[in-house]
Amino acid sequence: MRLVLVLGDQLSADLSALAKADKANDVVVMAEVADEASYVPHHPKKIAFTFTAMRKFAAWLRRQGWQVAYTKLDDPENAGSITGELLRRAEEFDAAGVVYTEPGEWRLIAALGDMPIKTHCLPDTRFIATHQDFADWADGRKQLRMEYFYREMRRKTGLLMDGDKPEGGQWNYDHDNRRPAPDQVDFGGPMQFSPDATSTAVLDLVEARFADNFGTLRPFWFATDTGQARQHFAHWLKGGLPKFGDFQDAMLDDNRFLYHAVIGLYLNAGLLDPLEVCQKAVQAYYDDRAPLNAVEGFIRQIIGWREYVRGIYFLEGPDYTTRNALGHDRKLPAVYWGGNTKMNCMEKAVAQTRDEAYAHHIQRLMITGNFALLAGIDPAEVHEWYLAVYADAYEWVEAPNVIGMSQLADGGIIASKPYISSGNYIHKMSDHCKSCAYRVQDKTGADACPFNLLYWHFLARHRDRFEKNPRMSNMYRVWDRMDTEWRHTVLAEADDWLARLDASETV
Ligand code: FAD
Ligand code: DLZ
Ligand code: SF4
Repeated sequence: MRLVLVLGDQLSADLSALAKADKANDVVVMAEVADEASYVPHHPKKIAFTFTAMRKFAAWLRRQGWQVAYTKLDDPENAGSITGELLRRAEEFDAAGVVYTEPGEWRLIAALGDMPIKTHCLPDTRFIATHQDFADWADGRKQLRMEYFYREMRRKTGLLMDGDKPEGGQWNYDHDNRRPAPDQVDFGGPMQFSPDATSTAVLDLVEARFADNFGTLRPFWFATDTGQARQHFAHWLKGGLPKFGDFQDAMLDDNRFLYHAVIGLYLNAGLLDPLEVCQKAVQAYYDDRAPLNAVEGFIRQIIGWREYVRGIYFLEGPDYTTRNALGHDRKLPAVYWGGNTKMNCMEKAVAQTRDEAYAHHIQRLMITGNFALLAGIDPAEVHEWYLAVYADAYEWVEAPNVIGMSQLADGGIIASKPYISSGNYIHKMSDHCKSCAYRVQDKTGADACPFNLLYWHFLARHRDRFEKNPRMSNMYRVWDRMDTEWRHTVLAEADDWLARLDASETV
């Protein structure tokens, strides 16, 4: 007999390791372990979600006739790590080896590969592109543009294809998808589930063991099995999808989810299947229940961005998370852990992250990410923060988004220019500036929006790198046209503001 490892983000009935195993003889190993629960200080909701979904998946496997050796976190025999648990179980069952599906983090791939026992690693078939598909696509290209990869995935899946042409004649309807925040949101947000006996026991455990981690544990409303996740998705398809495209980039003080699907955590843990959710969204378009711009925008995020960032993570290798092309070295300020700030946009994004273990893409990219990049924060610290605080965060998807897309620390593999903006963009896409202590219109002075000061500070300090970039040279021309004294004032005020940030003043 062999052991079959199922990790906390591999909770899928069609997992390759299960497909290759023998139900009559093999033993499934699942373990809640200190190493996985603390390699970053995960949000308590993420830990509660993972453990509850693991326990329910184990119960489901047993109902299907599998023998499951499940270790709870507080089991006195718990070896504390995935490899430790496998070796303990191998001895217990006198196993000939371990079969597993490739994990989504280099850290664990290396640890499993180094075990003193026979192992068989299978590809993770829950993705549309294999590592080889991505490597073949990337081979010989000067720039790895997501848009071209996405077209390959459209062809491969046949989603929104009319023969060999894209449905509606265009591959991408993004220009229809950038409307500012609406006055009213007619979707009530994600479906919320009451805790059951399994999650209640886990919540008590997490409360006792992870009380010091950043993040609010209760109320806990996530779906924790495939049935619930499908219900949640059906609810969103009906109420959220039709306007998903229009307001994808919008942000509101009093609405944390707008029309977003809030499915990242379910897809990444294996409770939802990426192809299945895309097929359902496409069917909604063919049934006239959602417009093309919304459906195309949605599937692009999944068969495009999600597959693409995974391809980059595995193509670039284990050192990707240590890259720091811009040489940024500022410590992550306390505001990321809920410290006081006068910046309303940052306060709102961090507060919702603390409460929900969730923020949508533009909050991650253009508020917390934009701020970190403009302020020159060490990308390794930024990476660790994002990996810890979001319920959908696993390194294969988080690192390319943070190190690559958001912080440009990979030198521009994913983004051809930095995702930076002054306060003006945030003002256009949100209602945050209306109730901020800073004034978004002010470019200098005591009340000037820090994003305005830091935007020019960033451009000035990275002039050598960016001034020849055709998509940025315009901004340098604007800067150069400004009066010298004004430019000195901006840079001096930005330096002063950053010094106060470093001194832990409330700024
Ligand atoms: P929706 O907006 O409803 O989109 C639907 C789905 O599309 C998402 O659930 C996700 O699976 C996929 N998707 C959309 N954009 C991306 C993207 N850029 N990369 C990969 N998948 C995408 N996503 C994660 O799953 N885990 C992370 O740890 C993560 N970290 C991020 C960090 C930064 C700095 C940025 C800019 C983005 C990050 N993303 C991450 C991508 C994106 O922000 C989230 O997938 C999304 O906000 C999840 O919310 P949702 O399910 O409501 O998404
Ligand atoms: C995220 C997570 C947490 C918090 N805990 C566990 C755990 O105790 N046991 C487990 O098998 N998986 C856990 N996970 C998910 C893993 O961290 C994930 O499988 C790896 O990071 C690879 O993506
Ligand atoms: Fe954010 Fe500046 Fe607007 Fe305040 S004024 S909410 S700091 S963008």
